[in-house]
Amino acid sequence: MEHKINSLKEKFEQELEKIESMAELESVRVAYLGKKGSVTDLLKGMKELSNEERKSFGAKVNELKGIVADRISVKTKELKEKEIEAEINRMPEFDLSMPSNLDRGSYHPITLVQRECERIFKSMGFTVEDYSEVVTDYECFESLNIPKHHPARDMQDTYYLENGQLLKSQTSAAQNAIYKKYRDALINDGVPIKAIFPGRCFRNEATDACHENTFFQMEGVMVDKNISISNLIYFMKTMLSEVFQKDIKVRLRPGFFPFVEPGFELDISCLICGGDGCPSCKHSGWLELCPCGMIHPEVLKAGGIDPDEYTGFAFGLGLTRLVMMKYGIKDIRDLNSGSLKSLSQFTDDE
Ligand code: FA5
Repeated sequence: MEHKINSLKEKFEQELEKIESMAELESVRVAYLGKKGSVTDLLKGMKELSNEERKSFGAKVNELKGIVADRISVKTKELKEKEIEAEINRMPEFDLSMPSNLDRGSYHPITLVQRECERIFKSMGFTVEDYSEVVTDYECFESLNIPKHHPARDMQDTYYLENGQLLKSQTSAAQNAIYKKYRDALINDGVPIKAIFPGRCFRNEATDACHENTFFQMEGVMVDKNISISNLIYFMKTMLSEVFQKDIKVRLRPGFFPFVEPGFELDISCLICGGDGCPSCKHSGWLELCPCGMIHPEVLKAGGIDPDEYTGFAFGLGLTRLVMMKYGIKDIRDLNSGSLKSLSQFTDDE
């Protein structure tokens, strides 16, 4: 009996040696370990043996079974590695002469206009700040003179996380941090705070041609001694004439925001309909573009700045709407559509 086991083992080793494919390996596996395989047959033949013989023979057949299974799994690994290597060798060589710009991507129009605004403000001495999209209630509301249960919160319903944080509904959420970042330089060295901070905002509201639930704003603040509304108007006018490269009809009207006093709405005449009224401007001929005002004393105080000594202005430019006006995009939702065909037409040569 033992002789049977040894010669089966020898035969298996010889067959395994010659195997070159997974299919061959599978048929050898079936031939030895399958229901009707040689090793299984040995086990079946044990019923003719005495109890004593059965015990030692059984152990040896099981040992053989283990060896065959192990060898097959090692061979499987070897064959798979060979297959991968062959696949790699079949791949075409990397073609260095291939042009790299075949499927060149393009900048999103919002990125283009944001960069343009950044360039304009940098040239006027503003720093460009980056800020988180997930903020605290304090940053987005409390530090901006909007305590809990203040009705102004109703205008900016947003998305709350389980930990109490929220997706910022306005770039004004960064104001407090910016004041704290630069107040020492302002107070000790007399360096004015001049910063812009573009960013994505979120609002839980119905969408239409001029409202999205995800859109971009660009906040700007300037704080120093003797800053007045004239400074605010100067910077707004400069920015708009540079962005549009032509005269734009604007109007300034009173607007209420708890973090500015006085506050204004800066509207521009709709460039889609020329001011006649269309869905993009809610048929009014005007588009709310850049609310602004003089920073409220409470907001300066929360930022560690003495409002009796310093004043400042703040504005919250609707960057996405500015893009619509600049490129004549009638529906704001097209900007988030992901349609490469329509978005790529604005690419410049950057
Ligand atoms: C604000 O968000 C204030 N934080 C702006 C501000 C900053 C005022 C500093 C004073 C001082 P408002 O909710 O109006 O304000 O939004 C500002 C601009 O963002 C709007 O004029 C509009 O251009 C744009 N905007 C607001 N909501 C949407 C929306 N759902 N979709 C697209 N653009 C929007």
